[in-house]
Amino acid sequence: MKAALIGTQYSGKTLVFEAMTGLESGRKEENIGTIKVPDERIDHLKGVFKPKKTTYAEFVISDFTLPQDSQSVISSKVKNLIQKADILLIVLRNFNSELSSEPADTVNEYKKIRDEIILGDYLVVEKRLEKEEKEKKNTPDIPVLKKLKKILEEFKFPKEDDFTAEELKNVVNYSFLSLKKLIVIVNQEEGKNDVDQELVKMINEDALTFFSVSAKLENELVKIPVEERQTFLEEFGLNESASIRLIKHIYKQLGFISFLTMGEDEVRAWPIKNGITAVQAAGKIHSDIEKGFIRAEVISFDDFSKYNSEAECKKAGRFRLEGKEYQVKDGDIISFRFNV
Ligand SMILES: Nc1nc2c(ncn2[C@@H]2O[C@H](COP(=O)(O)OP(=O)(O)O)[C@@H](O)[C@H]2O)c(=O)[nH]1
Ligand SMILES: [Mg+2]
Repeated sequence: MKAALIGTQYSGKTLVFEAMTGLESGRKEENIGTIKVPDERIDHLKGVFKPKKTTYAEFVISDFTLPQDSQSVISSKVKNLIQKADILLIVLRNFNSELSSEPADTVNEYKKIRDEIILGDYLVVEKRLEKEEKEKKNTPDIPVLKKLKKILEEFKFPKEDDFTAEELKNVVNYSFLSLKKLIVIVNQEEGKNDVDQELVKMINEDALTFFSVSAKLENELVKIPVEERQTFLEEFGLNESASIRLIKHIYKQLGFISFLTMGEDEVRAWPIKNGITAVQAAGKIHSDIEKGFIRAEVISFDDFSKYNSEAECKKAGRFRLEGKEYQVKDGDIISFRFNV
């Protein structure tokens, strides 16, 4: 699970990185950090069990510095680095900066990045299809590339349901940026929240989501003690840290949900792709549990939080036995029974 920040120079990518990870980047050429996904359910279970160890779901985020003279946002070097990401976070500058002679213009920045993504992929597709014209090998990627070409030619991003999972598999090696998940981050002046309506319209037409944050404010926020954060937020008329909401949003957009395990040793959130079965989820913990799977004992977090003990949940009839094919839901607390 990997997210990558992209955007023009001075749009605030590094500051967003620092705000989300709580790390000092040291302004390196490439910053890589791990983000723990805040989860109130884990916090609650931690309070109940006082476990030795608490583990949140995580994903990796990376941030790259553009070369000083770079005209493009996605230079070939950046492109190589972000090809491994599952999701791209497009940071747009919506504050005037002394570092840049240009005033903030989110519409233009978005257009520029959008064009670079679409054109970059288009050129790869075109080249491959030209080769195919001569070779006529008709490999499984070809029909998918033709379909993608049509979409890119109209200067559109492919939509979620334009391709089947099978089709996507056939072109996975190309690492097309336009086929990745994309989220737009509008980086605001502290205390402001203006989003250009033309930008909103474009993002809607592209079927993407956007998020407003002030990286500077969020960055100051992560540096102050947890107890004082609320007061700080209220001063700016906010009630929740935007980076926390953003992190949860990214996790969801990546297509992940969490099942939970609990006990005195460890309380833990396990990231899984939405839609997987109990036996597959067991395999995330250990292949032996998957192989020797007998059943899953499941309590939904909402039920558990009412009773706060397994015994009470059983009494209330909120304790379920599920088989291999059970589809795991977000917030299921699971204990696997298995043979070794
Ligand atoms: N006022 C304001 N300044 C910001 C904000 N985000 C970043 N900056 C400033 O813009 C400059 C560039 O930020 P940086 O994160 O290094 O941008 P990058 O080139 O995209 O990595 C720095 O001086 C930041 O302090 C913001 O939300 N508000
Ligand atoms: Mg930077």
